[in-house]
Amino acid sequence: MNGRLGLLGGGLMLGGVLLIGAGTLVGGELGPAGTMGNITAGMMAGARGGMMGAYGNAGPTAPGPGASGFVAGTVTAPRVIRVLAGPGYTFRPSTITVARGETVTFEVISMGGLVHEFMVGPADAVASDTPGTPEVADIGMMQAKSLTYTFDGPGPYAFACHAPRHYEAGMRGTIVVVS
Ligand SMILES: [Cu+2]
Repeated sequence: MNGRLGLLGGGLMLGGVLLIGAGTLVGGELGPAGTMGNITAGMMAGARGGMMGAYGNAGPTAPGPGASGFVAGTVTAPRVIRVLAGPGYTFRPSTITVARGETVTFEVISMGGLVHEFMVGPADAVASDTPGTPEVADIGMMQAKSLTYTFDGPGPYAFACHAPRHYEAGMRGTIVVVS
C-alpha cells in the first residue's frame, strides 16, 4: 500500500458520513497514472459493500426525483447529495435535480490539491457571487464540508466555486427543480 492509497482510505470516511462510491471514482481517475493499479475491482466492491451494510441508506447516495426510492428531503431530514469538487475546476455531478420545496444537504468533498468553495442559491446571485448567498469555503484536499439548502422557489438555481479564478475556469453547476 503506498501513500496515496492510505490517503484514499482515510478519505472514505469524512465527518462520519460515508462516501459510497467515491473509492471507485478516485480509483478510476488515479488508475491511468498507475498509482492505484494494485487495487482490484473486487477489493473496491468489497469495501463498498461493507460500508453500505454498515450505513444502509444513510449515506450520500440518496436517489433523486424520478428514481426508485426517492424521498424528498425535509428540514428535519434533508436529502444528502454528495458533490465532488475537483480535481481541477470541476464539480461532479455538474447537474443536480431536486424536487421543488425539498431540503438538501450537500456534502462537498474536495478531491484534488486545490481549495474550493461551494455556493448554492438563486442562479443570478450565485453567478455574481452576491454576499449573503449560502456557501461553505476553504474546503481543503480530501476534506468534506456540508451545506443545507431549501429549494422553495421555482428556480433557476445554481451552485459554484468562487475561489479566485475557479468560476471563470468553469467551476459551476446547475440545479434542476422539478415539481
Ligand atoms: Cu474551486
